[in-house]
Amino acid sequence: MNMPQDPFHHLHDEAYLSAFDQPRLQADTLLALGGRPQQSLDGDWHFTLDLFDEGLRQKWYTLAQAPAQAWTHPRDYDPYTGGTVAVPANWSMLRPETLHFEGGGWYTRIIDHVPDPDCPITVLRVGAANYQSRVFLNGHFMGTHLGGSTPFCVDLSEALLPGPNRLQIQVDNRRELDRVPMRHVDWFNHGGIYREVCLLRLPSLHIRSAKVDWTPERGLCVRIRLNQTLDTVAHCQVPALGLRLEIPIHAGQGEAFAHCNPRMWCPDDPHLYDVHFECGQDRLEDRVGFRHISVSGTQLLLNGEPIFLRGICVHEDDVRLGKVSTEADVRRRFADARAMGCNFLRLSHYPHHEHVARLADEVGILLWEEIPVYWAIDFANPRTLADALNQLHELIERDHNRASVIFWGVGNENADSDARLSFMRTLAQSARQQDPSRLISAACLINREHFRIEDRLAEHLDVIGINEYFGWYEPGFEGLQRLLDQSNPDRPVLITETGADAKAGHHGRDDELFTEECQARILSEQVRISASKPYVCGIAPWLLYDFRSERRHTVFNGGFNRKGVIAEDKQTRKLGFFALQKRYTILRAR
Ligand code: GCB
Repeated sequence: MNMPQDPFHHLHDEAYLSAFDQPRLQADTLLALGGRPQQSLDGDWHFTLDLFDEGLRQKWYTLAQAPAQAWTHPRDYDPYTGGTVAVPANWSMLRPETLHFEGGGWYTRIIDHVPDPDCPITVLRVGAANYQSRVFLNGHFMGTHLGGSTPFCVDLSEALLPGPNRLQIQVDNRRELDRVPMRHVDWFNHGGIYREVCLLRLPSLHIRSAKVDWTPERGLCVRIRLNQTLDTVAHCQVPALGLRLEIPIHAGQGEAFAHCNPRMWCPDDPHLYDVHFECGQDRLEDRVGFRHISVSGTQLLLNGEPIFLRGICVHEDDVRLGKVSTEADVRRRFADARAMGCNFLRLSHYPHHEHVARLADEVGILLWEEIPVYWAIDFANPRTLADALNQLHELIERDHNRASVIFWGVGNENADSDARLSFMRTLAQSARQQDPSRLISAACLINREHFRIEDRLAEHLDVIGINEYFGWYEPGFEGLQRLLDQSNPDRPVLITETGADAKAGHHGRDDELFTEECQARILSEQVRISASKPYVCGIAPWLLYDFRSERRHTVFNGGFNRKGVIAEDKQTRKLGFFALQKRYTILRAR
């Protein structure tokens, strides 16, 4: 006998989340964009915040569209009426009262589908949504994605109907101990869908990823992965080099090599080549620079020549837009960094928008990209490791063809423990296996016991990153000098952070905390002392712009980390900016 369903069942079910745990939308389902036509889904979506997860508990995604007069049951939410928000955007930036909201939010949009026999596959691609996303189409749960800064794809084809379709995405930005990052960070937890969303229409056989790089030993190397595990042939062309490669595909994958002497990409000459890929009816294109990054002893080499990285760290944060970064904002970042004399940016502490690396390829800025394995991650938790590995793979899949990216960073300031070593070693090994063409690093802490640059993880890294704040959190520079003198690393060291807070416009003595003078002196001394050590291959002080942080509430901070050399208006340059500029001019001439 069919029992009628208890209409209050959802009030007593605290296991409601388990229904939305699988399938996971992961790196292996990501699709290379490669110049494919995209149907943008940016713009207005119906939206509501949902602090108590009522939508998941009550299954809001099953609510059919009906005028209120025709409702047969009372509703707590009508996804088809009410407020809309723009995508991409962070809900924290929408209204003052949603600034600190941490919980769920529902996005609903009707999409019209016209079937195309040549392109029967329709894939939804979300550039980034912080932190967990759950996708529903016409009431069906399609999958869930973890990670707040990497893209994900979901094949909608099977649930898509000709005509109007109801697409819903529930996004949840709660801070949790087992997430990556975990609940304690020094930046703002902006929620929502904050990068572009689109639909891709594809032939049934298509290319998932097309990777290309260049090494002195093998020349051009092309790797193709298809969406099906079959045997066929793909092609890759680099017209300006007169190259056409045939790539035999076995079980959906293949690679090919060709000796050639391209004009090498470097910051002073960021030369890019058009590259075309083809398999069956599917075509992709990219603009790629060829360069070779390597390490010899304690030296960092770009195209075989030693290079010193004159860098600066940067967060993706904007007083008006939150984590949304427009092309104009990215170009301004590069212009400011360039004006200071930089050839390198550390994109901290999570994957930034994908157009950052594209534009860096064009303008010639070297990049460090990282995943948010930040501070006290739940290192012993296998689910946390799976999440971190997936974010790393998604980042590498997304940006593999970007010449500007020379480092994959696998962590930041993680206290040494066996669990941390095992977790981060796995990440380093996995990044190396997925992309042998780049350097692996992590921003490590000083070994306080021996007062040396020493970390059990170092043997798994190509370059040792060090965060140190002598002059600021630790008064004086004697410690820095002693640390550098006592260390004898067998590989290059990159100072991945150092700095001091200064409130723009606050002037005083250069030993008075929070003054521009004090910041300028600390930055200047830091660069002078660090760059005098031959094993130091670069420095990236903390950081380009002041940014919103809930940890900082002094009269000087007012909710912002003030270690920027430019204020949060992204215009007011502090004395620290000019101090770095001066040091970098000297280093450039060296
Ligand atoms: C650090 C962290 C960075 C912080 C910075 C600071 O070491 O890596 O995320 O914002 O220090 O300002 O204290």
